[in-house]
Amino acid sequence: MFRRAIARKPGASAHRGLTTAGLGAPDIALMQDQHEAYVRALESLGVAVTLLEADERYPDGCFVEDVAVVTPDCIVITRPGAPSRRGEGAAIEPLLAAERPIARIEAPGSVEGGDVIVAGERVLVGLSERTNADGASQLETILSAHGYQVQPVPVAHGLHLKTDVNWLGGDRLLVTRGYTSRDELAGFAPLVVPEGEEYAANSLCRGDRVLVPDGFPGTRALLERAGFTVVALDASEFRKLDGGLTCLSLRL
Ligand code: CIR
Repeated sequence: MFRRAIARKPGASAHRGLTTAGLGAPDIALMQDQHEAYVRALESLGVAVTLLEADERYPDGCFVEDVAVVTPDCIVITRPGAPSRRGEGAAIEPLLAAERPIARIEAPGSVEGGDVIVAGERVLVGLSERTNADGASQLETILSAHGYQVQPVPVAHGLHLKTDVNWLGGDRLLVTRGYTSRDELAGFAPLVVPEGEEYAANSLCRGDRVLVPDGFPGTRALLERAGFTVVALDASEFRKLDGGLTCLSLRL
């Protein structure tokens, strides 16, 4: 279970963040409030948060999850598939290097952390528009040396694997319908978010608590029935940039 997290405040340039959502530009003041609430929620779960100031050079810089893959044994600095996002990791890397051995994804490979789920010894890697086969293969080489089993998972729709699939601990995954019976996820027990609540699949679990985007009662009920305590957070402005609750932190 993670005890620490790194997050970065969204800046005014976030209105130029990459998006396919078609929901309009985010309201920056509201986004900053939502980010503050997110940090407070993590702290209320006992997580110590290192909060970085906004870096206006990077409109998507608050989505820190994408710049690294954290495991208990090593940390892999990614090479984001989105060229505008390369460079976001530079300020974060020294913080990570102080914690664990560092490895990196090199060109022409690309990996974004939103595509990588570290579920105990199993690692699922989404092959998406942002994470290519070369990047996934580099990640496999690095992580298999530490005893991890790396499973590629083709991502046909959505930005990242974690847009649709997230780990709930043990063998449980929270997934959207399309991931209910995928061979690549064999051995996991999927909890499927109700139709129309796909955005809530990007929820962040820590032990028996789950941070869930506000406004998805079916997912909330599903998680509560499964024994989790739900903490609902408004993520409307991050959603406008295709981002969700996992994207906003690197967890150590
Ligand atoms: C992007 O397109 O890169 C950002 N607007 C959203 C990144 C979301 N990150 C994540 O899901 N891990």
